[in-house]
Amino acid sequence: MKVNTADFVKSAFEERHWPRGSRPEIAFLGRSNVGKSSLINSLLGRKKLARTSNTPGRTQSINFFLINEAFCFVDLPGYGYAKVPKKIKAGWGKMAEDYLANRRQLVLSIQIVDVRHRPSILDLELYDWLSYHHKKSLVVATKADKLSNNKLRNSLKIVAECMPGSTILPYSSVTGKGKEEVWHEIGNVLNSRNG
Ligand SMILES: Nc1nc2c(ncn2[C@@H]2O[C@H](COP(=O)(O)OP(=O)(O)OP(=O)(O)O)[C@@H](O)[C@H]2O)c(=O)[nH]1
Ligand SMILES: [Mg+2]
Repeated sequence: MKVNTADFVKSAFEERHWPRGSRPEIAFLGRSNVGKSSLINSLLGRKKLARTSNTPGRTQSINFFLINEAFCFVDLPGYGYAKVPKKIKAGWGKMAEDYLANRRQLVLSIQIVDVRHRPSILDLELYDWLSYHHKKSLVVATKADKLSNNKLRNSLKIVAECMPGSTILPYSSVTGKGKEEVWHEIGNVLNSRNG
């Protein structure tokens, strides 16, 4: 996929602020600090379009990006960051769940896991939720640059065991490894919608 334009559309804290229109949306999901925003920037070839940070929980709103005037990337708040006050945490969870459950424009959910770690309970809960609700999804195992090839292979095996039946693609936002493969999956979903 050639990215001609990529623009930040808006940051939404409430459902009524979600963009209108029927452009298909691809959502990026995963625990806090796993590398969602970095993956978006890496795919788009833009260093700072989505805000990244060493502080977990940086992305608190739902952020929309318009690509090639045709479809949107949606950066959802991360889950599972222990230090966030309960009340805010519940709000985030609800907002993300409302989006996933109700958003008609959603065509693909990209679930991001850290390839170095066994998927957490929350990762698996989200994974089960997506498959139970028949959401089209893809697992991206990021931070692959932090492992040797051997370790990477073993880690991917573990992720595959925990998340059976899903397409799992290794990725690195640092080296760009996996970029073509992820775009290929996104392209397939977008094309199948265009008939
Ligand atoms: N080595 C390496 N570091 C990465 C990779 N992806 C993200 N990081 C680092 O991980 C940290 C978190 O990345 P973000 O993209 O901000 O993570 P996020 O999931 O958007 O975080 P929240 O918005 O807080 O939920 C940053 O320090 C990134 O530089 C990767 O593929 N490889
Ligand atoms: Mg983020």
